[in-house]
Amino acid sequence: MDDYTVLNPGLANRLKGMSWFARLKEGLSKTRGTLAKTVPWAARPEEALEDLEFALIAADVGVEATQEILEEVKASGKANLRQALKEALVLHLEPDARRAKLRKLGFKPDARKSAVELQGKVILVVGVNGAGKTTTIAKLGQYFQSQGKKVMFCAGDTFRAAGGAQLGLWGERLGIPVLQAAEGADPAALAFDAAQARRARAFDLLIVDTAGRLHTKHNLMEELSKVKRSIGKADPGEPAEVWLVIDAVTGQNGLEQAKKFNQAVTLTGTVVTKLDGSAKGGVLVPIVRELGVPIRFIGVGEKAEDLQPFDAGEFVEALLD
Ligand SMILES: Nc1nc2c(ncn2[C@@H]2O[C@H](COP(=O)(O)OP(=O)(O)OP(=O)(O)O)[C@@H](O)[C@H]2O)c(=O)[nH]1
Ligand SMILES: [Mg+2]
Repeated sequence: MDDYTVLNPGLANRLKGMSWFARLKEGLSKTRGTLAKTVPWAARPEEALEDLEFALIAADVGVEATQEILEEVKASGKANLRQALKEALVLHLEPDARRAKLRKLGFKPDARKSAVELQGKVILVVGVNGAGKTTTIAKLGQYFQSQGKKVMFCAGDTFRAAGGAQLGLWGERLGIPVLQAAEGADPAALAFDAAQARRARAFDLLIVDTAGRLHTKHNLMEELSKVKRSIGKADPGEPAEVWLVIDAVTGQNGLEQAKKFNQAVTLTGTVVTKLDGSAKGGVLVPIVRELGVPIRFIGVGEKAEDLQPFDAGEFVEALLD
């Protein structure tokens, strides 16, 4: 299937041949602007610390991480500020200590590949309203399909009729079966049926959508735990993956939400969307720090190929290039 024609036929020609790195760079241009405004790249690292602090805070890297990064830049002994910052940032974006160590030693781990190594066969996707869950699921479906996996969707947003219909439409376009229920149906019962259907039909992957919800609504967070439990009843050990979709535009404000979701359903990964619309892409640092789970994919636009597996080295390279 042609990536370009499925999600946005109109842009097909302009984008053909544009590499992911170029898209990523373009998508990060607002955050790059935030940094470029303040950081005197030509200065020696120890002379630039104050400006660097200001820039990192402005990019939503967070106070604690900023202090540590400044220390690391200072201690690196590097004469090149950009290089020192790149190295410090990568280590903060890499929660996997083993991979971080390999990077330090100069070995290039295949981070993008390991970002998509799934622990099981069901991914539950959660997040606040409008974060990008449903479109992310469509993109993930297309991604894993392109990796040769047989994918199913569960339209678990039964809160709005349009929620189920939206995923149903993606499924039709992508040739991915979608389990849907009537508006107002119990999402836990639907997720149970979907998990059972995946097993019965021996599909490689089931991705379960959920209705957007505010982290402060206790009953809705409880409903989410119930969805998770009922998947486990239909298919013990699943969902092995629970991913939170976070909109980068919300910056650090999204962190409180993220922690509440983590408490309710124990996340195994995050997907950060809309980096193209945010000048605060530094928020990836506190996201990794506070949740302690890896970023699996990042989104820099609305097209299918704008969502790709996350690699800290590549991200930092695109950000500070
Ligand atoms: N610019 C940009 N837009 C995005 C990105 N990811 C998603 N969107 C857009 O964000 C909007 C909301 O996406 P949805 O997938 O409907 O969000 P949702 O989380 O499912 O929303 P609810 O189901 O209402 O909670 C859509 O217009 C998407 O195209 C991204 O990386 N960049
Ligand atoms: Mg949705």
